[in-house]
Amino acid sequence: MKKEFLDLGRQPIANAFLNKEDFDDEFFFDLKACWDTDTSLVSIKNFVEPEEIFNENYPYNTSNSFPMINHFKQAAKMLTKKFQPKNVLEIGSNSGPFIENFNKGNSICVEPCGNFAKITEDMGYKTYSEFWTTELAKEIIDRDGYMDLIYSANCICHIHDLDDTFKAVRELLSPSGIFVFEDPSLLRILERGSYDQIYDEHPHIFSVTALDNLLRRNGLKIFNVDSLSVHGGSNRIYASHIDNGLVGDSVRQNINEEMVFGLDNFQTYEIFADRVKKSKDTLVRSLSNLRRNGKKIMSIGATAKSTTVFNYCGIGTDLIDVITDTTKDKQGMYSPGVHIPVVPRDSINLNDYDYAYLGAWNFKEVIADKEREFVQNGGKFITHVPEVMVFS
Ligand code: DWN
Repeated sequence: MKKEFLDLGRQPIANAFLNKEDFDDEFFFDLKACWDTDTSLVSIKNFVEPEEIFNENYPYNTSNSFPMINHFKQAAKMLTKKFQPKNVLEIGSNSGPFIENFNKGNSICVEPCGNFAKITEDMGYKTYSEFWTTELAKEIIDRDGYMDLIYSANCICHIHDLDDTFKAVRELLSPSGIFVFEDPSLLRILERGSYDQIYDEHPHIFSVTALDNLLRRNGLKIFNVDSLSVHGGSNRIYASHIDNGLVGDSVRQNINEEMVFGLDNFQTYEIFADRVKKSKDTLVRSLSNLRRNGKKIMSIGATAKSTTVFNYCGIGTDLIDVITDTTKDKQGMYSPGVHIPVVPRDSINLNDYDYAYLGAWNFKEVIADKEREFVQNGGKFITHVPEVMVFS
């Protein structure tokens, strides 16, 4: 049974940055989150059609979040050393920072966004510009054979039909092959109060407990879990065919940690929802007070997360003048729903502002390091994770 615990209001598509002339034609939906008492899976209530989100205009380019390039390089190095796969397939390869570490002849990309599929194709990697399904897995078996390593980062939690997703992996995985995927951790989101990781692109938020249930019912099993610091805390899940002998203590340890926190108890989700409401009130009050006192506020990182915060809290240009972002496709556009202008970082002088809200709070250290001069001149950062606070 699905029990609703969180209402984040009317939301646009989190990454649908837009031009002024499209303001009247924006798509909105009601963003609510539920907990499934049977599988323990957290999902959003109303799914948005994937074609509305992942298409030619999808702007999120992993390579623009430059610390992630090294993250994927290290992941590729570690997986090659540990498992020595003969061939590799990546689901949701984006601009290719993971696959580029593998041999072109034995590596395949699956990427539904045509703009990114073209990038990896041009790099010389065979790319299927399609959504991940059992039909596609069968087609790949016929054309390319079974895969030793199937990898996916920040993509499996984007897919609505998880049973089909895991069945497709089971079909394509060689008998001793491994399936490695990483996504934000539900436990870390609840601990950190980072409700902004719940939006249209994340129809599911994974716990190890829920994944253990879902993978098993589709003939796969988890044999290892790594805790990662990226995106505010993610889990890297290692899975294999269910009858493969691989086992590891980390699975039980993670599930135990989740039980101790109360992920199997609906009250935990109700407490989180109360915290989210308080976070909204505090953030709006703090920004409004600063504004009333004549302070100038901007935001760094036109993230999917900040779309969620700004729309949930009703924060627009009345409170935040401008957002800077390193992504060319977001620059010159307006943020979804609340229409704050997005500009390149070097088009503004940060010293003209008193406060910088961290839309990309997950890169707090990197940004604070880059913007030392802003702090030296009296500038301060604002974040809402784990609590609303000002720091310098
Ligand atoms: O799963 C998803 C992840 C991985 O990324 C997607 N559903 C969508 C996306 O979420 P996000 O937009 O919240 O991701 P990031 O990685 O937090 O986005 C950071 C944004 O900030 C990028 O647009 C790049 C920009 N940026 C910047 O302007 N200055 C990033 C850094 C590090 C910087 O210094």
